[in-house]
Amino acid sequence: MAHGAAVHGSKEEKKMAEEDKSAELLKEKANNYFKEKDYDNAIKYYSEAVDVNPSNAVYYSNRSLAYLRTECYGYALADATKALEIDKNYIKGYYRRATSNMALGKFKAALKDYETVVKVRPNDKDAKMKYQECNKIVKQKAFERAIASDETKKSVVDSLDIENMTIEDEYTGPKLEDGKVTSQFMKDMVEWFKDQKKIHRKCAYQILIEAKDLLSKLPSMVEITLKETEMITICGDTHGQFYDLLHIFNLNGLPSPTNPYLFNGDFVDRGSFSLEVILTLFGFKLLYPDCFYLLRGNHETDNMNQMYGFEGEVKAKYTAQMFQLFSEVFQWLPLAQCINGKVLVMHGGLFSEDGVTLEDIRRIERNRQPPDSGPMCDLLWSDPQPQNGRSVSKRGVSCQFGPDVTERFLAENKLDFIIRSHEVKPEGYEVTHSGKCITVFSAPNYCDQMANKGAYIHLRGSDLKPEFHQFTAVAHPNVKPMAYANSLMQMGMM
Ligand SMILES: [Mn+2]
Repeated sequence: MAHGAAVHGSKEEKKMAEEDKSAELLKEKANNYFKEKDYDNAIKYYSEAVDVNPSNAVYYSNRSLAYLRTECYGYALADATKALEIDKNYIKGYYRRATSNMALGKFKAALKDYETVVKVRPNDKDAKMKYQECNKIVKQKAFERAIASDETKKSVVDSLDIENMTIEDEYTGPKLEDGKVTSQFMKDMVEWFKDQKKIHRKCAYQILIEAKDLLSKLPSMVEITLKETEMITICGDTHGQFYDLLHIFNLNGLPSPTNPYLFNGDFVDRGSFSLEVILTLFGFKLLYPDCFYLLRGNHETDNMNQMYGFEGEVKAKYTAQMFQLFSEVFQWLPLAQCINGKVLVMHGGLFSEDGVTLEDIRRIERNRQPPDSGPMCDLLWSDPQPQNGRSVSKRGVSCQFGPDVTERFLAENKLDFIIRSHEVKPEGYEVTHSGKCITVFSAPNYCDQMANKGAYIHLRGSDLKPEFHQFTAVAHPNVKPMAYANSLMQMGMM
């Protein structure tokens, strides 16, 4: 009888066992792709495993980590949450969810999950350490908010006595001339940086103070006109990859009045030469204010800099006070640039709602950390999607917008197309929305692991037709990406 019952029940059981097995095989396949850092394929096969067996927390948790690696923090958060719904004792799920929330700047939510882990595993030293680290950030944020609301925030500039800052005789590096950036200074500074040397803190402060002064006078949407014979080079994310930035200048020429550039945000974080990148870019902005342009990215913000390395890098190479000044300068970076009234450039993309006009962009008060929603947030954070309409962002911030959204925005504002950055692309660029939405990304082999090409765009005044140029990564000194990132971020990504 017992035998018969087993046979009777086995059809269902057998089917389930087979499904379990095939889901496990898909997971193995995904794990292998993950090990090879092919996260897109890893996500694909974890998703197939989830389709076959939707009740295994591990599949969601693993996919969550793959989403974390591809910066899809919204999806990562959703998967971690799902894993915990299935198994609330699944410790990894709490870590994944905490990391996703950290990446999104939601430190209090992250703290709650670390707290849970510590409760369940009171003897786990690693969990305790992460809890304490996260708690430190939450307290620091609360403190910062408290001072921020205390009258108007004072500028670091007011507490610096630049005139009386002395440059010691031992320093043999480049110096500004009468407080001004010259082309000789730029050449010398680039060479100095190439040798992994630091410029004197006085020089760094001088650049920052001048940059703040210059950027604060610009509108939130910069408007330029290229003459028939003129051309501009547009670059996407550089993310602290200083040696790749120099490679762009080698290939395409140094910035000059006859060789204008626009760098479309995300200059810092991840790459461990962010200071070198940003001081070089600010230096050129000061040298050629009318033909060298910079726009803000979502990484020119305090939350991102705290997690992804720039704050740590400035503190390691200089001081916390200097980071504060960087933060002030970043807040003055313009948010968009319109070329010949026809091409609009921004870091992220278009808006969560229809009807936003160029006049609305001009009127944005940008001197602040970006809010969680609204036009300023969208310009820095949104992404295009292939299907019409809008959907929830894979990143967990702003939205994704479809070709119809782009079409309507362009028509209402009499524009031809948009150029944006913000997403790594295998070819360094991507043309979508029937040619009306172009992505350009200039950090090749992003984070030393994505194997992507970098690209830049030439745009001529005569026809405004984008011409793409691709390049591959060059070697850099042995300092790994994320070397200065917050320890929670580094470990969370393991
Ligand atoms: Mn970005």
